[in-house]
Amino acid sequence: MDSMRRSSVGLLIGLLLIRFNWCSVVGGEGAGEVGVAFPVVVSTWPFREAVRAAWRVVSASEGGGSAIDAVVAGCSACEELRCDGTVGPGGSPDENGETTLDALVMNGATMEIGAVAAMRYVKDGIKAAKLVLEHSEHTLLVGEKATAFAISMGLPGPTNLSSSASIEKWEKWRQNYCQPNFWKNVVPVGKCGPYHPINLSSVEVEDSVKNGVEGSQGGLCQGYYESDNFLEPIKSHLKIVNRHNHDTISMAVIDKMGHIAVGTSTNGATFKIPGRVGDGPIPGSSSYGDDEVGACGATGDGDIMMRFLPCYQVVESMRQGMDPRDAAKDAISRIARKYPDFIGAVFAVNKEGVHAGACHGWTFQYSVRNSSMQDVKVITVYP
Ligand code: SD4
Repeated sequence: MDSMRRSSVGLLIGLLLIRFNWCSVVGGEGAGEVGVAFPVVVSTWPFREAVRAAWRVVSASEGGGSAIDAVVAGCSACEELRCDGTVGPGGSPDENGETTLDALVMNGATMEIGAVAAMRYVKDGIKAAKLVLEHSEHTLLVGEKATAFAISMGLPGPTNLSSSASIEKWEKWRQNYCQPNFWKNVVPVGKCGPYHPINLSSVEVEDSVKNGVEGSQGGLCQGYYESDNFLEPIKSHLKIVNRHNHDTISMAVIDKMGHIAVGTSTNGATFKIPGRVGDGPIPGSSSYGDDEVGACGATGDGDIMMRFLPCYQVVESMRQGMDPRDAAKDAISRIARKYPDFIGAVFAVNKEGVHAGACHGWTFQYSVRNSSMQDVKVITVYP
């Protein structure tokens, strides 16, 4: 009887979670381990090779490599493998068909950070971020100036970051009238822009938009006019974020000394407006870590997530005494309350190596390796 009652309660909670688009916050196997022997590597998604690469560095005999070196090795592995086409070169073309990189690395002992944003023509995002950290007083370099810095410090380039796959994807998108895209409250002049702002204060805004669109595009966007909500393509932030066009590697490493480092590398969002910087290089958004507390890594719709600095939130919540599970859930729920349709996830790991994940709008997986494991474990956080 008791077990029936328990399972009905479980079912009810499950239905409520599904109803509210929530991932249940589980750490899965391995979550809740206390006093895990260091080192520890945690990464977003089932990026096993990246975690193994970090593990090789941080677990090496003779003391092991530093947390920073392990993070850079792990994220570099993903860049080389082009994990899911969303890390490193060859993925996520912008509106011009170009791939650019965002990356960050942070030393949780000193709180030093190096990052590059919208970096062109250099394929080694995380290494460029490390160069900023180690050889400048700055935190973040952007665009072609980041490129020039990285090349001047010895990274290979300039290199074309496009691939045949990214160009093919971009050509199909052009053929589809550049839909979907990230513009809102605009009128496209041609089938793929340029776009002009609409005056939102006008009470006749919908009519003017309709006329503008019809006038400027003729029959080109017929499919869109026929939809119930003809304004949708030009008025709202379209849902072009999903598991396969929008993944990031965010990684946390605790080395044998208990020092923490975090890093993130991504080629951002597919069909982004050129110049867009995502959450990847934003400290406290994509990742954050402090030796005194623990670390966090994030993935998802960076345009929204960076407004909340979810990883800063996770670490600060843990500092205040929350366990990783509650801290992760809290950071995600703060975003979900304002943006119920956003897609994203975080993992949290405290300085003892206890880890957990939370997500919203998609099923999330994160990977863990510590010295009690034979290999990488992938933990699924179910919706
Ligand atoms: C961004 N957060 O640029 C990154 C991309 C991503 O999973 O996929 N995150 O918005």
